[in-house]
Order: sequence, then structure tokens, then C-alpha cells
Amino acid sequence: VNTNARIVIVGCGISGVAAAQRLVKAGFHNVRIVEATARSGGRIKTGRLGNNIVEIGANWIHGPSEENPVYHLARQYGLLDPEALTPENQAMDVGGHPPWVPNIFSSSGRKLNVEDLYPALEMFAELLDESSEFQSRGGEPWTNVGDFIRSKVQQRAAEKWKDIDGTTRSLRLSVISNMLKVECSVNGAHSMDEVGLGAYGLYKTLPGLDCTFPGGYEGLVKNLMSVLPAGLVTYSQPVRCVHWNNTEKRGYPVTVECDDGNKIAADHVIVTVPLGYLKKHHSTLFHPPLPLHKLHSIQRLGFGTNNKILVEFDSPWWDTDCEVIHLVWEDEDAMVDQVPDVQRYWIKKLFGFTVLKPTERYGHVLCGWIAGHESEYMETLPEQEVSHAVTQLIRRFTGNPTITPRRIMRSQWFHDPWTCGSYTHPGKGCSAQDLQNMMEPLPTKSSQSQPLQVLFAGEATHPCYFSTVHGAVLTGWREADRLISHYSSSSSSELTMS
Ligand code: 6YU
Repeated sequence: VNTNARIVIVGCGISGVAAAQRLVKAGFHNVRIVEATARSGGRIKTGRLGNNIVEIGANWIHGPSEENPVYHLARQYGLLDPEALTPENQAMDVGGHPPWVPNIFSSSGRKLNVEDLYPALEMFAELLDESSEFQSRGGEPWTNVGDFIRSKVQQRAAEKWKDIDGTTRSLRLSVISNMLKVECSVNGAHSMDEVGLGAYGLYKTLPGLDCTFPGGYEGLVKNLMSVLPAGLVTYSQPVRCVHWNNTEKRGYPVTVECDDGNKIAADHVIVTVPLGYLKKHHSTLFHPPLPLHKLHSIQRLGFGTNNKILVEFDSPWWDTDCEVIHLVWEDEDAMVDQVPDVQRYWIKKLFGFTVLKPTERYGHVLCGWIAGHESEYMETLPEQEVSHAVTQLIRRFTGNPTITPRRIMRSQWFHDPWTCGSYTHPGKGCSAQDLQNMMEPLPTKSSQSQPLQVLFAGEATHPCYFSTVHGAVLTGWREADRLISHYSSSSSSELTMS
């Protein structure tokens, strides 16, 4: 294998690190990573709230079981709690929605009886499952998940809930609105009306009950990086433009131009920048520009915002066994997941909180979730204003005017200039072909020029695990393997020729 090839990786998120680790292990010694910020990890970002280790980006290992590379690595590095390692934990197939114990509060300051709301929760869960079944036959007559769910709930409520009193029916429909907001957060979308029904089923889940990293998700990045030679990453070095198809004879086919004017010649570049960044900067990031089919897929795929608002309390106002808190607005029986006036009502988009467990480790810390344009607006407000809005919200829903958070912290992924949002979802009109186009290297096959000049990794390029850390890892390995097998086969053909 010819291991002299010069390979530049743009971005030191987990996909870039995974690609570098694989290439270095295969013996490539001219590998470097160029990263815009001063740190590794990208959307894996561990911070502190008081004495607590908290996640600002990725939170869970989704589906921690044998097939999940993140689970494998985390286990190998000794980063998980014993419960996560049990066979029972790995065998639980939760379909992407862990069966967390809920507490449900309403906007009139009542804690609702969860059993009364089961019919709505169950109907919603069924419809989400059905939304996955449209793959490859489009979503006709619906284009998006939001429309599909609304029309089906209307139909089924008319049949099944016809003898139910108006107040209960209205409350159940308000619960559907809350569940739509949950899905906006899960999918990283402004509204479920923006998530394509035809492609919703592309996303695949793995078995295993979602678990966290007690010492922080960044431990995964650090361990994976420990095998890389010192100095392999250049930090605070944003890439401005990838010039490919360079025509000068005997030169390298690609030049990576940095913001400070630095130019790096390469045989291959692996681009791992987030889809949000690509959407915004594709026209200046590539010269010559991307082929149209690739560009159209970048535009069709969705990249929305999902942010966290972490809040610490002196004492809990939720049940001891509670794992998730839902806040149901009683005036939202129209099954809506967007607020009418973002500046005034942005806080209504926050679906509720997940509870950081175990309590012995975290104390009383909640993680609030808010997606969409409302979340992007929240990012522009001073932290104090966010804190005030959250305090008022909790006081209203609990009916307890004395609850006061001790500390608060929020993420701002939309205004992060190197991310421009949170993660990928299939937009309206998307199909499996769009994810294939995302991962296709440049130049495309028909071209006569040097192959594999620009390769693409990152969560948005995984055909079924997009939006996740395990998806990102697999794409880094995939592109490294593409180069490794390219050089194995070209050296073997050289051998055959000689
Ligand atoms: C997961 C989870 N999780 C919450 C929140 C967020 C995300 N994810 P990176 O961005 O990391 O790296 C790119 C680098 O490039 C970066 O360092 C940049 O600085 C750099 N760069 C950019 N421009 C550059 C330039 N010009 N020059 C040089 N460098 C440049 N995933 O598994 N579990 O719990 C969550 C969550 C708030 C923001 C998440 C979660 C997503 C992961 O964080 C993400 O996929 C990977 O970290 C990305 O790694 P990367 O290397 O690709 O990019 C249909 C349907 C489906 C349902 N889907 C839902 C599934 C659930 C998804 N859930 C996510 C949930 C949470 C809560």
C-alpha cells in the first residue's frame, strides 16, 4: 500500500477524528486535520453547570448495543456505567423512544394524571411508527409528517373519542401538540411539517436503552485522538476554499485554502463540515462549484436547530422516579408545533425537560429542549432573559410561585458559525438518493481526472444513521476505507503490471 498520499481532513469533529484514526492505523503518515475552532469534538461538547458535568451537544448513545461503534468504543475505553453494559440494557429495543417515566403539567398549573392521557400518547406513538412506513412510495397524499399525523389524529379521534367530553378531547389534542414539539427536538426540525414523509423511514434505530457518558461525551473524542501523532491537528485554522481539479502538471490535484491565506496541497481532502455550514457556504467553499445533483441534495436535506436549556434547582418539583417532564398548553388543541409570534411566545416551543440521572451524581438538574426558529430566537436573548422566561414558565405550570432556578445555561447551535444549526433530518421531497449524493466523492465517476480528490464524511452523509454520533463515526471510517482500498487496489494493479 502506498501510504505517502497527502490527506487533509477538514473538521475535527468525531467523523474527522474517526477518519484520521483509521488512516493513521493503516500506515498513512501524511494525514492532517484542519479545524476552524480551538478544540476537537465539534457537536460533541461537554461543559459544566456548577459542579456538574453536562453535555452542550450530543447527549446519549442512541441504541447502545453490539452493532453500535460508539458503544463498542465507549466500552473499550471504560467510559460507561455498569448498567449500560448489561445484556438486558443492550437487548431493549426502544425504537428511538426510550420508555421514560413522564410527569405532565398543564398551563393551568395542574399536574395531570398520565393514565388519562395514554390514549393520546398511544395514538401519537402509533402514528410515528406508521410515518416510517412510507419509504420508497413517497408520502402521497401527504408530503410531510406533520400533515400526516394531524389528519390521522382527526380521523381516529372522530371514531375513537366520539363519546369523550369536550374538555378531555381538547386536552388530548393539546398533548398531541406537545408530542409534535418533542419530535421537532428529536428530529432537529423547526416543525414536523418540514420533515418529509417519504423519507422519514430512512432513519434506522439500533437496539439498546439510550445511555450517557458519566464523565462526559468528550471522553470518547479524547480516547480516539490519543492514538494520533502530536501535531496532526491544526486548530483555529478555518478553511475558506477547497480548490479541486487543479490542472497544473505534476502538482497536487487539490489545494486547501485557509482563512489566513495559508494553502495546503493535497492528494485527497475529506470534508466533514456540518450540513448547516455547507448550506450556507457551499458556493465559496468549493472551486469549481459542486455538481448540481449534489447541491440539490444539500438543499433538500433539512438541518434545523435543537437547543438545550440546562437548569439546576435546590430541590426537585418533579416525582422521584420522573425521567421526563412535559408541559402541555391547554390553548393548543389545534395540533400545532409552531408559535404564532416568535418574539412574544418563543418559550411555548420548549416541550419540557429531561431529568439528569442519577440524582446522587447531578443533584437536581433538568435539561430543557427547544427546537426550531423559536430556539434560534432564544439564542439571541441575554441568558438572564432566558432564565426569567424559564422561571415564569415553571411557576405557571406547577402553580408554585416560589420555584427559582439556582443556575442556568443554554446552547446556541444555530449561531455557532461552524455548525449553523444542530443536525440533519430528511426534508420534504427527500429520498435515499439525496444521502447517496451527499457521500459521493468528487470528481464523479464520469470524469477523466484524478479520482477521489474530495471525499465527504459527517453525520449528514450516513444513509440511515444521520443526526447521530455513531452515524458520524461510521462515515469517517467509510471514507478512510475508501482511500485505503483505493491505494491497496492501485498498488496491487501496479504490482500486476510490473
Ligand atoms: C447522538 C445524541 N443529541 C444534541 C445536540 C446536537 C447534536 N447529536 P461536527 O459538527 O461534530 O464536526 C465538524 C467540525 O468541522 C467542527 O469541529 C467544526 O468546527 C469544523 N468546521 C466547520 N467548518 C469548518 C471550516 N470551514 N474549516 C475547518 N473546520 C470547520 N447524536 O448520537 N446522540 O444524544 C445527540 C444532539 C444539541 C447539536 C446532537 C446527537 C448529533 C451529534 O452531535 C452529531 O451527529 C455528531 O457529533 C456530528 O459529528 P460530525 O463529525 O459529523 O460533525 C427521520 C428521523 C429521525 C430521527 N432522528 C433523530 C435521531 C436522534 C438524534 N438525536 C440527537 C439528539 C441529541 C439530543
